[in-house]
Amino acid sequence: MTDTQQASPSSQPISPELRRWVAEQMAAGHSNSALRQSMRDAGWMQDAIDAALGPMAVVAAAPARPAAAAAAAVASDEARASMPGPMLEGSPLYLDAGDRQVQVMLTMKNPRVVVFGDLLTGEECEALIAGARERLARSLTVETKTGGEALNVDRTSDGMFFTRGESPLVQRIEERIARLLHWPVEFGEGLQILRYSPGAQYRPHYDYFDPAEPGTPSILRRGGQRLATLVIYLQEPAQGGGTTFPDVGLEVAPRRGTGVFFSYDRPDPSTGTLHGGAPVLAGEKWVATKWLREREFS
Ligand code: PD2
Ligand code: ZN
Repeated sequence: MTDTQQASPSSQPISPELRRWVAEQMAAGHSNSALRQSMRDAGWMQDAIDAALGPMAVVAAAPARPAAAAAAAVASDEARASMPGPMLEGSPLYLDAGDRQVQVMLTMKNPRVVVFGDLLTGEECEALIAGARERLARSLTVETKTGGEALNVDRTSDGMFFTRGESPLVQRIEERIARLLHWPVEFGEGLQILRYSPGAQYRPHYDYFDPAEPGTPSILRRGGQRLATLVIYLQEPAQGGGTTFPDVGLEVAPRRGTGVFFSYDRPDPSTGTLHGGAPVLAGEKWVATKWLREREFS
């Protein structure tokens, strides 16, 4: 569903305000059926209700995944009750991501790492690269010392961000990710695209914001902590460029269309989620990164 798309010509339009209301109600812990009833009571027609609660319905209905940000108030140094992530009970080989069956290639419990195959098609990878290419700039990282952004010598890639839902392609991929990871689209940052030329790398780091740094509180005002990362490979380098997890000696090969997901239930090295992008030895590597937050990211 796009912001401008309507469920049918006779239906009421689904405005950004309504989508925000749905996200807020879910964050407050209201069930999908309660939201449907509220919309009915307020005079919404069934097709509009289905449109507004479609992707969200999956998120809310997923067992053992309570409304996402109900747990957002959990102190950041405690393990969280509700986390983004795929449903892996029963060791499925494939997962339903709405418009696509995604392969489960590898799972690790500690740290929580999951590698997905066939997450994006080759055409989708190409289209993301084409849309990003003209907008690339030397990558900045969020500076927890100041709350701003700065050039980082540890990261020698070029990058850009797509705004959430900025094109039908971006929106489709975001909805697929939300469905796969049982986390609302609204709680995700915009997709970041990175290009690594030969020699470029991203030295090992954590993706959460360090609570000890003075700039962190202002960063957290935009949606709380990061809880999870999904790095999707859009173009394979000829050699090198794997995503490494030094604490556990894991390296994920950057195969096009594959994604590596990892989550961290507290902003602490004990999560074991130290990770990096190994130097590209030959060719060019392109990735898309989606970070998932505790609350709606605006
Ligand atoms: O490109 C990668 O492999 C990579 C590695 C570590 C990306 C990120 N971190 C990131 O985008 O945070
Ligand atoms: Zn990272």
